Amino acid sequence: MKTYRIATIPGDGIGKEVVPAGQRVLETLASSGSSFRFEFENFVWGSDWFREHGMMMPDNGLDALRGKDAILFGSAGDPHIPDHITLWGLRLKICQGFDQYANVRPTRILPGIDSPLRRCGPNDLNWVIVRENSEGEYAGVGGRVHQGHPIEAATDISIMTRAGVERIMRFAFRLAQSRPRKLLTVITKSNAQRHAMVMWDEIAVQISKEYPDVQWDKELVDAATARMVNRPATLDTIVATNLHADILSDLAAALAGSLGIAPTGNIDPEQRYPSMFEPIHGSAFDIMGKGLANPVGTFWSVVMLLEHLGENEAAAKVMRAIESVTANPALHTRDLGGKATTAQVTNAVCQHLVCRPANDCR
Ligand code: NAD
Ligand code: K
Ligand code: MN
Repeated sequence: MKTYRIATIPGDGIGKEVVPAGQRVLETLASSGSSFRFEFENFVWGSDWFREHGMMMPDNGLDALRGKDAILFGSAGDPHIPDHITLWGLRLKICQGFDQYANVRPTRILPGIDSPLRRCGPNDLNWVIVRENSEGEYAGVGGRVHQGHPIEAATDISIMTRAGVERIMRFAFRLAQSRPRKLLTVITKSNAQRHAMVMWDEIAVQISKEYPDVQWDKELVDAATARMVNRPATLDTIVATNLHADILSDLAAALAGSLGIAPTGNIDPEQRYPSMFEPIHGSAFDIMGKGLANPVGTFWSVVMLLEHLGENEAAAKVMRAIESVTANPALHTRDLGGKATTAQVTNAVCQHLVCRPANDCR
């Protein structure tokens, strides 16, 4: 029987609630007639680790992850430690260390969940946002001089390389090509950012020639926010820089009902290293430890993880279980206007997974 080695890193806040829930879904799946099993290794890195060791993960942490088939991640962020320390010390260290340069964020309206947009049904919003995940605004280059003085200056330099932009653009065109509408929107800001973003636009034109069957257009990022709200059906696959896509994808998640349901994959398309899957949300300080976290974003990330492993049938099975649960308002968590707890939603998804097809699984 095939064994997949999965690393789980719950991290901080509600990550500690939703990642164990995601692991339970995978375990339930494996024990209900699957042709594969999982071997989990749990890493207790994050802010508690930081308090004890002065870092978010050990120096040789990447070596411990290297042999895994995939990573399931929660969140990095703690109310008492600056966000840039927690984020750079764990999540970005893994994303950059394993060159997971494609961040893929599917968004659509799941059964039973309403968009806050009037007149926006499931057919009007079905997007995948591709976020450049290795450079750009989050290259980590910059500094501060004369700290605390009136003449202080600080920079965060956005670095884009031709190789970095070409590979994410090619990834996005390929993904658009694989979807029914073969439609790609390239997000830009080349009116104001006159160097890197102009190169970004030129590379889009260049790569588009390799994919003549993909219909594509260009949109400035500010206009794109309005288009997402006013004309959602005109979008399908979207590619944007690290910062732009970070912002657009939280908007996308909210338009599809809640930040709590949105998944993401940090992918190394060349499969040199393990890829990492996580809900797009963070530690959610306001609800952590209360059993209120919506685990659907993590479960959908589990679906992406299974697809990445090539287990498409199992992925579809988990997605059906998620959709049967979202369709039932009694199983909505507070972010969706309901009263269900993390445990109740998790139980319901697991129950659906063990149902035999002949039975009534609802
Ligand atoms: P957040 O995503 O943690 O929370 C934003 C809002 O959405 C909160 O009101 C929260 O309660 C709600 N929410 C988020 N996920 C939810 C879920 N699953 N169920 C129900 N409600 C949910 O964003 P934030 O408040 O900006 O950040 C908090 C911390 O998380 C910060 O330290 C930040 O740096 C970190 N963060 C980490 C990641 C990551 O590790 N990938 C991503 C985003 C934010
Ligand atoms: K996350
Ligand atoms: Mn974000």
